[in-house]
Amino acid sequence: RRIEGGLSQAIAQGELSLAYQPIVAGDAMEVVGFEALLRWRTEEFGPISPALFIPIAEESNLIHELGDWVLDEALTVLVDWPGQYVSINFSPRQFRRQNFVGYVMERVQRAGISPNRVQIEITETAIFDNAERAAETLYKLRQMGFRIALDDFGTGYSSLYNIRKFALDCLKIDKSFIDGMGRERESAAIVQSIVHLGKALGLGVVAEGVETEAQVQALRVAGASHLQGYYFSRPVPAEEAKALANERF
Ligand code: G
Ligand code: G
Ligand code: MN
Ligand code: NA
Repeated sequence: RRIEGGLSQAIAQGELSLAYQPIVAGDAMEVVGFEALLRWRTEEFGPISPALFIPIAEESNLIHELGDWVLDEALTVLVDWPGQYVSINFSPRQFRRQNFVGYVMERVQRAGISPNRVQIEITETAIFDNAERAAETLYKLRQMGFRIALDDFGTGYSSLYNIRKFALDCLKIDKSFIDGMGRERESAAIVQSIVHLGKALGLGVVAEGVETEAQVQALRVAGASHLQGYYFSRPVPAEEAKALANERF
């Protein structure tokens, strides 16, 4: 309850910020976009993890206020990053709101950003409970030019049904599989299979949580289309992120 109370004032008090983590193309090894990750810092408690407060916001309408702020902030920053795209996380409740498509389109138009520079990240939880409606929403978003990424792929309600049924652009392989790559045959085999599957279905595959040179090499050999993780950069403030746009690794 303390968190909920604090969160409802966080925007007005200027306690929110976005950190941006570069996404690197696997072939050219060049930064092509950024994932926006919400940060909340209070005087009293210091930084509070979104893993903690997003689920709380998700229980109330606060998630919409936070989400509005995130979307507008990320779009404003993107105006200054020519050629790059931004990948934004949407929680299940945001994704299921009335007229989600119209809402996102309106914000993007207002910011003067082309929808193909905006990637919408959702998890399978967001599409699980009402597949028909989710399929329609994703179809419309994609028709308008937005990119769609299925986040944390391989965990939760992952099902092959989902990737057949839904209009997607890429799968983000959960970092637990990347962590395991050097250690266990299973993880490496799963990563390879997801990349193959992605290729066969015309989907990009983003490897998350890339931390080591060995993982970079293995993922490039496997054919991952994009790489993201501390190896390249932690999520950093906008000014720092801007210097990484188009950087080659
Ligand atoms: O970067 P970090 O490890 O702190 O993120 C923790 C979790 O919070 C991740 O699952 C991430 O997807 C989620 N998250 C980060 N920023 C946002 C946001 O702006 N909106 C939503 N819905 N989730 C976010
Ligand atoms: O759920 P989602 O994939 O949106 O969340 C991504 C989370 O992973 C963020 O909290 C981000 O800070 C974190 N992250 C990004 N790169 C790395 C990495 O290389 N290692 C670890 N441990 N975490 C990472
Ligand atoms: Mn994400
Ligand atoms: Na993820």
